[in-house]
Amino acid sequence: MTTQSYIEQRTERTRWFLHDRFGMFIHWGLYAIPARGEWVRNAERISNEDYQAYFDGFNPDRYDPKSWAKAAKAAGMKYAVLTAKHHDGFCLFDSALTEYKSTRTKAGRDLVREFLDAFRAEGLKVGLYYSLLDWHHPDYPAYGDRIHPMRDNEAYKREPGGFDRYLDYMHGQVRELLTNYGKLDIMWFDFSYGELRGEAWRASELMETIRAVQPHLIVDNRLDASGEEGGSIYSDNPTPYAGDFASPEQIIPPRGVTDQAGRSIPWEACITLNNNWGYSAADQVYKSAKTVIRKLVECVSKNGNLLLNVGPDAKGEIPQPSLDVLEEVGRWMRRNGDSIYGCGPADLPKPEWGRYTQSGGKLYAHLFEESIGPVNLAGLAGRIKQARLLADGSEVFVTRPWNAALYEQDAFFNFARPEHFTYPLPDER
Ligand code: JFZ
Repeated sequence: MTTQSYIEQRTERTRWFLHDRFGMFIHWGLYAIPARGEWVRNAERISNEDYQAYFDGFNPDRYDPKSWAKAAKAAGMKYAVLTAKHHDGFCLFDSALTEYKSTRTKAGRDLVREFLDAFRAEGLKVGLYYSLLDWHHPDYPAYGDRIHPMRDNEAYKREPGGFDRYLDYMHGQVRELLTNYGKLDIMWFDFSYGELRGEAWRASELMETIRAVQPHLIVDNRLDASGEEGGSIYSDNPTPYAGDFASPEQIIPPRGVTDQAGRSIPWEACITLNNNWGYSAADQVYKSAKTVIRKLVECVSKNGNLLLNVGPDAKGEIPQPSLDVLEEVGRWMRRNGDSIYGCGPADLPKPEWGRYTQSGGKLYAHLFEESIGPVNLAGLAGRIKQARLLADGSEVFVTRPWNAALYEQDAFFNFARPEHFTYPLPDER
């Protein structure tokens, strides 16, 4: 496939994604029980035996994905991605290829199927995260100096030469997810490192399967990338498994994401609400709704998406502080969502006082700062037809300061509170 046709297909597949802008990431699994984050098994070198206690004790009797879906929808999120399997190898779905799955626990349920049903019922698009790493599978080489500092632990010794068996298993599970669960919108593979990248995962073959079974499905870039390295989606010669969007993690790229040729790449920043992906009982350091809103605006102003994470607890409930933030974000989104959905960057420099987003002839000014006087709209003199407060539709005065002659290129509006406005640009007049 030529780079050009890859980009055309990517553009087609990601159309809804770039419109929707805001999604929910859900990290949930056995690690919700120790409640010290999803890397706990690795970080604390927990043996198979000791980790088994969490499998035996897994009983999320408050799991109600309909309430998750309602919370996501009310927050203004348009899609959601659930960890069908994280690095610990535990499957939230009823795979025929393993007994290490939710249906064999006290839960006794296919948690993935219920998630998909519930979110689809709320009209949200659905995605699944599938870990390429697997600390439970006997044939997974759980080593790699940097990522898996666990080489001294006997419990992680692996039989040499078994990696192809792991890949058969991994490919088989992906096929199960693609064929047994209806239409999926996103697959989120995680992640490549060291030698284990691209064809080491038999990635071309995997992508062929994906494109054959669910051609519209969009895939992240981590079949040949990690959270910090971009992979071939950034290059001018993307591999067949380059993916459809970049996945910067815990960071919003300063200048958005472009490839070597300077073309904009679809991207999605994944960001935690506190400082953990998986549930952490101790971590109560939550971002405020205001921060989340501003970060969402920042993503859109740089042509990106925000995938905001929640880590439900061992009972299956999203922590209350997360729900509180989501609710407040939703209150803002209900009034101001027009400045997010279907919007992208404005063709203007970033204003000192905040950020612009734009959709067609409508420019949205997001004021992050209090103003002491007329707010400067650099370069927009004579180009503003009408200015309105987006939140309530009321008119905002476009004004000239007393010394306007000094600022001939600029328009100003008179409003001193940080709020959100919309300005039809000349091409819509
Ligand atoms: C990965 C996972 O390890 C993590 O648990 C979470 O699911 C997150 C969304 O994705 O995080 C990474 C992946 C790669 C690197 C760092 C964190 N990396 O290469 O440095």
